[in-house]
Amino acid sequence: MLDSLKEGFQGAIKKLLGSSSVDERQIKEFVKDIQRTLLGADVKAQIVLEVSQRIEKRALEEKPPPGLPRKDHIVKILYEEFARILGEEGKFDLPTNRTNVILMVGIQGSGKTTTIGKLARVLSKRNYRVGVIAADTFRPGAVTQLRTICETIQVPVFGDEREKDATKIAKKGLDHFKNQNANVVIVDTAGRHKEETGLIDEMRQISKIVSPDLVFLVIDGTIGQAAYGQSAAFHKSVSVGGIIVTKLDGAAKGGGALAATAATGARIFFIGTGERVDDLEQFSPTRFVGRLLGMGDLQSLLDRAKELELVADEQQVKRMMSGKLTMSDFLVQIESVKKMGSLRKIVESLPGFSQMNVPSQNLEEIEGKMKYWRAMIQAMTLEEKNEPDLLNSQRIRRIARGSGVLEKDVKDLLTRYRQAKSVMKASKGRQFRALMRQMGNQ
Ligand SMILES: Nc1nc2c(ncn2[C@@H]2O[C@H](COP(=O)(O)OP(=O)(O)O)[C@@H](O)[C@H]2O)c(=O)[nH]1
Ligand SMILES: [Mg+2]
Repeated sequence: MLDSLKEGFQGAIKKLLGSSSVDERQIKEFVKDIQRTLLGADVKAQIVLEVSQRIEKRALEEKPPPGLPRKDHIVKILYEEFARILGEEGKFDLPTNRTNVILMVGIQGSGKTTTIGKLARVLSKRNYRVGVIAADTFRPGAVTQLRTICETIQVPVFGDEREKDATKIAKKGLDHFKNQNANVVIVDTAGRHKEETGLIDEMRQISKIVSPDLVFLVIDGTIGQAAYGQSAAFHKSVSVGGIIVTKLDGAAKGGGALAATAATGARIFFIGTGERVDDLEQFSPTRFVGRLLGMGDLQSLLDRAKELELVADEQQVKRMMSGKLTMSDFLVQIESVKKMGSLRKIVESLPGFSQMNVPSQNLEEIEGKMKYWRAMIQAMTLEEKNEPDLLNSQRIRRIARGSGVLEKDVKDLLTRYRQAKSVMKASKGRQFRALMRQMGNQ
């Protein structure tokens, strides 16, 4: 799927990650590679220009959070800019207490009828009562095609081979399924043929009659940038609420997917990856772009970057590196450790710590306690956070009460804090730097 895009992106990333340093020249070259790839994948020139300019600007101007290598940061930017075009990660949820109407539009041959079968299957698997209306009276055999598909998945079809007025069928069909208390009714249409402007009017009329809750635009993923004009034309007549890109299993170049979202502002809900009724995937921008960029672990890069941004108060880093440590710094440390997963794994990979041979029981105990530390630290005043030595028994009692723990838990936290501080001091922040490095390059 989308081989040329994949090859191009992955080549560009490999080159970037392989270069010894990242300077302006490298960034410009990277952006050029991306541009070339996108144009080769038939993405509309205007989109290519916009997205590459944004990537270049951000890559040149943004400073990666400490701990995240600049190269990784640029890959993250690349990801973000594509995910932005493709839209937010979204759910496909329909209320069950009513009859939802979905109207399928799209040019002839784009895959509407096939996709209806796939969609009906997804929905009936989720226990929706689904009905399908065959309102394509234009293409010969369209009703039979829909019946054949829906028979295999046991979804009822309303159609009339002799009726030539699609709007009448749509109306009758909707009444029929409403009487049966269907949860979802999907309406198949003839779509639009290049020469048949009349069909656009027909689609508009059907839309008026059934007043759809959701209009799905079905786009053939192999048509490249022609998708832009097509999508825009449909969007002008009926408001497109979601996109389904089909045939991404074949020779699709991917440009169509980007173009369709850019033209309508609607996000892609599903992608079709084959002719069979099960070949429908819920679309996830993260996964899609991840696949393109060839990074199975893109998600972990993104998570890591997010963590580092959380941690990356530079002053804080400097302070810690100099061996000073406030309670707030300590909290940041704890949280970053916690988010990185198992404490044992981290401890073992830290130089110096691995030789300490910490018994696993201890680590599990610490992990269990960490949950409460945040609450305790938050119950401290700013003064106390900056100068934990102020914590006398009276203050300790107050903090314990304020965070719902025992006084001995607060004392325990203080002990841990002092331990961490002395380690910091002894290593002049090397441990912390190691932790950062660990997070940046894992
Ligand atoms: N390979 C592949 N073929 C598809 C996919 N979706 C639809 N098709 C094929 O595309 C052709 C047109 O599909 P159809 O549903 O009749 O399009 P419609 O005219 O929009 O209703 C048929 O031969 C389908 O089997 C897909 O995701 N992958
Ligand atoms: Mg059809």
